[in-house]
Amino acid sequence: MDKVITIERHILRQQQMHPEATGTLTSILYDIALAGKMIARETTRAALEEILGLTGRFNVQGEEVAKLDDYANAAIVRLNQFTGRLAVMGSEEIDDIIPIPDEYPAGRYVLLFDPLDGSSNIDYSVSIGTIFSILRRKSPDGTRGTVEDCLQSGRNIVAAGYVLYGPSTMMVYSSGNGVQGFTLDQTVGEFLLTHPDITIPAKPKFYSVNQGYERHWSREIQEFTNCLQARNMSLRYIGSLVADFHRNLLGGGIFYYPADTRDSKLPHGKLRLLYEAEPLSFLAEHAGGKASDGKRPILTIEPEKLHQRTPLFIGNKELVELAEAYIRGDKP
Ligand code: FDP
Repeated sequence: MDKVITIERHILRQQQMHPEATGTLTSILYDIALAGKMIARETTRAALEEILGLTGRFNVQGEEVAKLDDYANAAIVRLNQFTGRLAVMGSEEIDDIIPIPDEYPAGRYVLLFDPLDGSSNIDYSVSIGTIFSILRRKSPDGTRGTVEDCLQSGRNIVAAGYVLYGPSTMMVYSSGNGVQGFTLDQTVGEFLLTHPDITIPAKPKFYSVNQGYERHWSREIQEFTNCLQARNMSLRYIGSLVADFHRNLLGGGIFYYPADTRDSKLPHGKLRLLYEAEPLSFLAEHAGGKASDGKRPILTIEPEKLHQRTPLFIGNKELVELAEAYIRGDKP
């Protein structure tokens, strides 16, 4: 590549391809990139400032909330609530919808996000990430957004992506026209285009699953896993969805988090449909891959609850279809 393209320039160029665009979506994406830079700064400083450790609070999933989660959540909310671009927000950290305060105008878009995914890795300096999706509101313009605005199938996503806080900070997003990856140049504070038009490699290398829970899986999932091992695929599991997804997006592979019998309160696996599965499935499809709950495409699921969970099989198309075949009972 002989051109240096900043994320701002790239997003603007996408906007120019749509003469009807008002620039609102562009501005939301800028603000997410800015939030990503702020969160990246905090993740690298966190240990030094002794802010690691737990607040002693529990989020709606019953998991302990680390301070960095709070920071990341507040950064995204504060950057977006007053701009007049959003009707409502929803966060994996917050039980209910996040309304736009009455003193600010309500806009046309909906922002759903997981502010800090993989947060059980924070204390170990292992990669974590922010996941987001942007949709159009369903309720009438000019009113306050509603929970129904958030409960939309992934097919309605306008743009989605993630920011990965790893050895380098990367932002990967799609607004429906390819998947683009940017790396943060810390010295100038800009995300620069480093991975244009990402497509998942046809030959998969990795499978990623928490194999520690294997004995709690169905026989079909166990057999599917045996099949991957018979192909000599490498197991790579970080335990941060964004990081696992990112590696497989670039290197080729499948990530899965199936339903298991460990916890009767979690019959659908662990991952959240709206905040994790839908945005990454949008990216996977736009990168030539596939995402399924084992039976149907994730993007076709009509959500019923904000914190709904779903099994997830995501990545290389052939492998996701293979998983579906095993689950249907017609293994090849
Ligand atoms: P975490 O609990 O650390 O926030 O959905 C959250 C998530 O991480 C994903 O990022 C990750 O893929 C998964 O949970 C890891 O769960 P297990 O520890 O059960 O493997």
